[in-house]
Amino acid sequence: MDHDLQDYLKTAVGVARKAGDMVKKAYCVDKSVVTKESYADLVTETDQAVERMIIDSLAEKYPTHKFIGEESVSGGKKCEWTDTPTWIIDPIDGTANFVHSIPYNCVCIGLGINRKIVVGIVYLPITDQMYTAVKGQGAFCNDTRISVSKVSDLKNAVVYTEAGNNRHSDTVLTKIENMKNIVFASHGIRCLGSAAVNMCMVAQGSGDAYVEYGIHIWDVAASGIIVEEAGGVLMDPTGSEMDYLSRGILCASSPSVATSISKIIKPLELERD
Ligand code: LIP
Repeated sequence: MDHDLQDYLKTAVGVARKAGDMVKKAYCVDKSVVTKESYADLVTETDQAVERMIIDSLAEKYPTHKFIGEESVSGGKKCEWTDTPTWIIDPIDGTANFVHSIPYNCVCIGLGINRKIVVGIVYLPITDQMYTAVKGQGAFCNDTRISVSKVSDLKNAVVYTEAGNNRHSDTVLTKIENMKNIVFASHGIRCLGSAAVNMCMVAQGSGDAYVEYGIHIWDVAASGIIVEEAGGVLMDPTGSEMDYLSRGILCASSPSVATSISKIIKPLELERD
């Protein structure tokens, strides 16, 4: 079946903007917050309402498509990724930022066909930055083409990473050890609180790599193609091929930076999505 990727992009951008309006409206008022896997793993009514709106809007136009949404999976829906066109959604990536009124939060909408991501939209509603990419057609921020930096040596790189929301002691201590190793080998680390925002920074050349264990497919599906279309590389933190369901991500401006990072961090085994 032929797919009109530009039509998928146009539709999803319109839905992302509508989602962004919902986030902006809720951003400056008191939020009702509940926790999920840990006391640091937050979700709000806005996350849930935005995801419902996104899925309802896309399902109306594309009734044969499937959906993987963060809050639907949290609510018990199985995370099944098949060859069928599947929209992979994080209604608010950086929910803790949203709760604390930190502007680095975003709406993520990715589309996979035959289990390959072909369209990605990451919209930061508070700063009004719309990152988009279609397979083979480049990456953009507010319709201006973006590309990764030219940094090819880890010692000259800024690396994004996160402590995440897992609070098991061994996991936290391994992540902190990995951060220490990266700091000693680079210009330093940055933690913006959102996988997708970190990856859009790498895609636009504002920093040079991002690595994290503990993410989910919905955190990185949309931003993954944005990094690739901006000329960056995507892989598993162990240096093996990218596996969107493995709970790990490593992306960088160049293979040499990515490989250097994979060699100095200790892997974490996490339950697959
Ligand atoms: C967040 C990720 C981030 C991770 C946080 C959290 P959420 O996603 O974007 O990389 O460190 O723990 O998982 O939960 O805000 O959609």
